[in-house]
Amino acid sequence: MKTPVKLTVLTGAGISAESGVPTFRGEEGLWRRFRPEDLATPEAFARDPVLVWSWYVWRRSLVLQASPNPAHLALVRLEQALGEDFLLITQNVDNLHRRAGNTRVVELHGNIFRERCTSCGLKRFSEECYPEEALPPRCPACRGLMRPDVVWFGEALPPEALRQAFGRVEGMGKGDVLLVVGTSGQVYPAAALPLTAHRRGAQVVVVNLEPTPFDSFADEVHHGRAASILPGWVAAFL
Ligand code: BJW
Ligand code: ZN
Repeated sequence: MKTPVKLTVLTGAGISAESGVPTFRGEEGLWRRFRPEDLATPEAFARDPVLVWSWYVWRRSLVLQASPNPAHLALVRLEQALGEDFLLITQNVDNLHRRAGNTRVVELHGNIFRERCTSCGLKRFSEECYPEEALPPRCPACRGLMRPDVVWFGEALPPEALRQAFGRVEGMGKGDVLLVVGTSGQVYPAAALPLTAHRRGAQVVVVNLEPTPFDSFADEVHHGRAASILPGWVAAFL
């Protein structure tokens, strides 16, 4: 095995596309059908929590019907082989990496199956696909409004996740690898991670259906479907 000091993976919606979970941008993306400012901002939630919740309930139901695909499973093999030398940083809220079996996962944009009370901060895991009349769900402790524990535009990322992600990438150097899978690289601060790794001397490997802003400085670029490319890439790497 060609062991790097560290292998870090950054994933985005494209890795779950072949599980049937819609991406955000592009032809079939969610932002073609829905406006982010109506559904994925704190202002939208304050204006119409039932509308925002019904969108998240629909997305929960899609993800619950989905299963991890060969790309997710390839990342499980990497973690099993590398242990602490492996870290998976994901922008995805779909929980599919954990369902596949990865445990060393940093969730930058939260998790669609976690809810947070807007009054007292209580958090709970829930796979509930609430019927319309049960929306919005209320906090069991204080009756405050529960919200999906995800990161909307204009909101800060969870500080501990941000610290882990940037700490890891800023600590990378020559011989280390950042594998970037299925992200358009449009959303910051996550999109700053690949250039940070590159500037530290790490190898950047991109696996994406379409060109990305990272291709210009990446050491390896694979255009295609993650589920087709990753199993072979991982087998060659290990
Ligand atoms: C395949 C494939 C297959 C398909 N195989 N590939 C101007 C400049 C810079 C920044 C800003 C700016 N104006 C505003 C900002 C900041 C803003 C931002 O970045 N905006 C840009 C869009 C302009 N960022 C924020 O607001 C962030 N917060 C922040 O900055 O806080 C600052 C702050 C500090 C202190 C106090 C207060 C504030 C938060 C961003 C939150 C993003 N949230 C979302 C929704 C999460 C919840 C939910 O899911 O509902 O996160 S938006 C959405 O985009 C989601 C994703 O995680 C994120 C990234 O998308 P991703 O994963 O890249 O998906 P796609 O669809 O874009 O790309 C998929 C790719 O896969 C494509 O390239 C396909 O080709 C490919 N693909 N099938 C391989 N089979
Ligand atoms: Zn509460």
